[in-house]
Formats: sequence, C-alpha cells, structure tokens
Amino acid sequence: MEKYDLTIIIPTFNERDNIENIVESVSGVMHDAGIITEVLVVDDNSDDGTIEKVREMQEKYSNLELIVRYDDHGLSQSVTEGFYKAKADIIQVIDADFSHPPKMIPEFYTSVAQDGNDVVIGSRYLKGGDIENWPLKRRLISLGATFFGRILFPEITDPVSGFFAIKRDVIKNAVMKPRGYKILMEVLGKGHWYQAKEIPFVFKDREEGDSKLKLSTIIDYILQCIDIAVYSFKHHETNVWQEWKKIFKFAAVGISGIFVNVGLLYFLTEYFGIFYLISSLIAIETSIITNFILNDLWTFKGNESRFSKKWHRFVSFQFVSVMGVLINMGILWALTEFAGLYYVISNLFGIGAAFAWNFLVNRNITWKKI
Ligand SMILES: Nc1nc2c(ncn2[C@@H]2O[C@H](COP(=O)(O)OP(=O)(O)O)[C@@H](O)[C@H]2O)c(=O)[nH]1
Ligand SMILES: [Mg+2]
Repeated sequence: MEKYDLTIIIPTFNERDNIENIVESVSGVMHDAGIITEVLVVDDNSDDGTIEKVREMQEKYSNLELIVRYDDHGLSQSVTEGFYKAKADIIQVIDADFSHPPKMIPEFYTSVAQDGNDVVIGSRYLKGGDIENWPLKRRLISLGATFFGRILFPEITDPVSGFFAIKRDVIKNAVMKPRGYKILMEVLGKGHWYQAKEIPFVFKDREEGDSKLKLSTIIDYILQCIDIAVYSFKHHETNVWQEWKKIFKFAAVGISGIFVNVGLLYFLTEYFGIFYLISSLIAIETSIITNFILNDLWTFKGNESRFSKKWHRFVSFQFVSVMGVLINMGILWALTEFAGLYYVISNLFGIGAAFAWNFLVNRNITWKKI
C-alpha cells in the first residue's frame, strides 16, 4: 500500500466547471511542496458530468481517488465518509469552487505535521482574513452562525470554516452525527483534540456553478450546537466540557459570594451596630473581592501572577460586576413595569442575564488568554 503524507478531501456536488481546475491546482501545489498527497473526491452522485471528469483524470493522476455516494446526501456526511476512507494520517478539507486558496495547504500541513497542532483552521474572521464579494445576507447568516459556535469554542474565531486540516486521530473514535454544512463544528465538538491553530485567509465566492447554501441550514446548525453542548455535558472528555467546567465554577463562586454578602451584612449590622445600608455596601464590595480571588485562583487559573496584571484583572472584574448589577436591576425594572411580570420573577430573568454578561465578559476580557 502506498504511503501518503496527506489526504486532501474535496467534497463535490455538481462541480463540472471546477473539478478539473481544482484537482490540477491542488496537485501542482502539493507537488511543488514535495508533500506526497492523496486527492480524494467525495461526490454525491452529481449528474452534471463531474464524476466522468474525475474518472477521466484518474488516467493521468494515480493519486486521485473517487467516492461516489448514493445515499444520505449531504456535505458533512460526504466529508465524514472521506475521513474514514482517507489513507494518510493527516487530512485536509477544501471546497471545489476555489473559495479556499489551494496554495495555503502546505502551510496547514506543516502546522499539523511539525508544529503539533491537532486541528488547523482557515479563518475568515481572524485579523487578515476576509470574505470577498459576499452579499450582506450571506455575511449576516455566516456571522450569526459563528456566534453560537463561538460560545461553544471561545478560542476559535471561525468554527464553521470549510477549510481545515486535522490529524486523523482526532476523529478516530469520535461519535459524529454529521449533517448540514458545518462538519468542522462536529469535529471540534465530538473529536479528541488539544491544540488548535487558526490561519487567516480570504474567502472568495465561487465564480462557477451555484452555491447550495439555504436559509434552513441555520436551523440545522442551531440543532447541531445544542447537540454538541448536550453531548459534551454527558461525555466529559471533549473540549467543550472544559467550558462547561468554567461555567459551573463561576456559578459556584457566585453562590459563595452570596454567603459572604449576606453573612457580612448581618455581622456588621448586628455586632458592630453599623447602619445596614453601609454594612451592605461593605458586604457587596467584600463579596466582589472574594469572588475575584476565587475566580482568579480557581475558575480561570493559570494567569500571570505579577501584581500589576492581577490589579488590571481586578479593575476589569469590578467594572463588569457593577455593570452586571445594573443589568440585573434594569431587567428587573423593565419586565416588572412594562411586561407586568411579578417582580420576583423579573428578578430571575435579571439574574440570568447578569450571569451571562458576567461570565462571557470576564471569560473573554478579564481573563482573556493571550
Ligand atoms: N458531496 C457533497 N458535496 C457538496 C454538497 N453540497 C456542497 N458540496 C460541495 O461543498 C463545497 C462547498 O459548497 P458550496 O455550495 O460552494 O458552499 P458555500 O461556499 O458555503 O456556498 C463545494 O465543493 C461543493 O461542491 C453535498 O451535498 N454533497
Ligand atoms: Mg462555495
């Protein structure tokens, strides 16, 4: 059996006008880079001549493989099938329509093969990346889509990119439920990986053929996000679980703060005879400080311990906490006054919103990983 360094999966559906060029382009790039590559076209039984073109090209390219699928039509399903049939230990996925620049593949490959990354992602949203010629509607869909994905994978700017490379081990024993368009999300959510890297690139919209993106894909996508969240909740070995753990710790710290707050309020008022509103002010600030210390040492541990950095984080945390209180009270007020909710119920919504605000902003700004 031949030994390949890399398998490049090209999913296709009716790509008659692109297939020849993309195979040639990819082969040329890999030849120049000296990377021994298998090119694996996974086609969903196109009826426009794509399959015939590939068969023709197989005469010339001995490393060109073709899978024609007859059931379970779909991009994610096709790529997943490609994962399992790939002969190399490193796998690259690229669209057939030149939206992804083939000349970047060697950089992806090196990043996996030499720099020890398990997943390398071409990002449209990282600095230096962009989307060319996209109508506003598609930009908005894509931005909305990345929003949910970014909550699941906060370190990754483009978790729905179709241009990425992985070690085959990442998906080897993963229980994937491929559907829709966002196969990378499934890989990130169910696969076993430790280190990911993003490389910015400029996405070019297709010049030949039609795009198959439909608005309904967004519903599939949201279901997929929920599925990944639930999966990681049940199977603690995935990367998303690390995020869940932070959320639980952050909540536990918040609850500890309530005890500090209530205890101190009582203690200062009863034993020191301090006016209860003054006691409350001291109690609130103290609980903010104890929450900060616990989050700094436990929830978001592993930060720079220099005092000036700690102080920076504290100022940020303090500000976010005060904003959180305002959000809580604002929602309490608005829902009670304008939506006619019972104020205790309004307050629950306020607490929920403030928690989300506190967690996300502290997670991404106060304790931002560099
Ligand atoms: N096998 C397979 N490939 C598909 C399917 N839908 C799209 N593709 C391929 O996936 C790539 C991206 O599809 P495209 O329609 O350009 O998506 P867009 O760039 O997000 O609009 C192209 O290479 C398509 O030929 C499908 O249902 N099955
Ligand atoms: Mg495209």
